[in-house]
Amino acid sequence: MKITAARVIVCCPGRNFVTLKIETDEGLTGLGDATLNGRELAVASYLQEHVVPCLIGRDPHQIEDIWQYLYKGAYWRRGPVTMSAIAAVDTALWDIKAKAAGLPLYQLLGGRSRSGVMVYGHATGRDIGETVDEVLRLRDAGYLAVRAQSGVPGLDKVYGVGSTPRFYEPADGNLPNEHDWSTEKYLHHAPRLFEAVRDAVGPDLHLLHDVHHRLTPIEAGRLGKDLEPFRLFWMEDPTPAENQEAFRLIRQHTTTPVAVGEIFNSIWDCKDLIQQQLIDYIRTTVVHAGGITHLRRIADFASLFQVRTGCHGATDLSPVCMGAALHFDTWVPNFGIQELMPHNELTEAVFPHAYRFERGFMHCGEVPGHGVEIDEDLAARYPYQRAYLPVNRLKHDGTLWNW
Ligand code: CS2
Ligand code: MG
Repeated sequence: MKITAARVIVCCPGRNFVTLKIETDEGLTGLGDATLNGRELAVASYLQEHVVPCLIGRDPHQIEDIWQYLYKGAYWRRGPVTMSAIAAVDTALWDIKAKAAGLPLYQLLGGRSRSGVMVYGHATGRDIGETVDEVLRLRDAGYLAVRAQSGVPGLDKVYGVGSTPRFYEPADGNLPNEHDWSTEKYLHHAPRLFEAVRDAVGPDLHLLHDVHHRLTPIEAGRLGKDLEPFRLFWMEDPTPAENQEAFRLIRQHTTTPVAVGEIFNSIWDCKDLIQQQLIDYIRTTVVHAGGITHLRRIADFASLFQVRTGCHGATDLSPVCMGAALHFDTWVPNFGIQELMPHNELTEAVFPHAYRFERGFMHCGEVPGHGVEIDEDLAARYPYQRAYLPVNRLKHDGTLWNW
């Protein structure tokens, strides 16, 4: 088999998605997600200008060799743009190989390890009462795990809280919006939120929380300690992770499990975190961490240290990424949980897919490949629109803070 063409499709059915479609001389096609929220066109042009010309004429079955060719051959290794582009090629090639074999992708990875993929949903509210209501609504809808975020008294706009309780979309401005932050107010509020939520749901529901990189390591240690009575499944991104060593300080102070990695793009970003058992869950996913090939490498390494997976699954990852991630989750032995933030109806129509939600679990489906396609005519009706993630400033003096 030979690759005859590869096209980059950019569309905006409510938010921007970059999709790579690889075509072959045998008529089989494969899709890969290349979406990098807020920097979409950088990856589109990296693919179009620098990667696609190198693919034409190659054997799509040589997934590993093509991965190494794009990684080592770039000379400039790693980084979110490069790794998202490599991920898109890799995902599309796995899709083609699985279609050629007539098997769902998870079968090529080693087969099914579980009956379904446990997911966590998002409960957001402007205050504690609204968040508690949302958690209960998701529990009643069948979720076994829920991430809870709420507005913080005294702060106008904070991470994870939308203008309506049901909908939260972080990329919301033609130029970056500005949010405000106060660590003091947040640290006062967060334990109260989880006290109320745990009280309302009882002991069984898994509860998660995303700190979105905003605390110093010692502040994160304190938050973890304050949250211990409420038995969180995880505390996510408690502090920025460029310095992996920083997590040791958190570990020394709390037994609240820690999850990190949605912005990592290679095994080198999490090597120390995993090897030194400074985290419990690794959140890298297909699109931003070099595709199935590299994600599998990270997960296998993590399994040696009892670190489990918790793939990022926000709406800025396209259904193509979700489909591929669900096949990965169905196979990976050290699976933890999968994030689920459902896409809008238009996105679901642009990307018809085989996966489905049922009573707290996602099922990847049994169609050959990763089970996600693109309706190119429909996609063409929703062209790219520039959108940014917000920036975050300290409330009391406007210092730019971590988002
Ligand atoms: C997040 C995302 O899902 C999560 O845990 O932190 O909402 C994240 O902010 C976006 O994916 C950014 O693109
Ligand atoms: Mg997050």
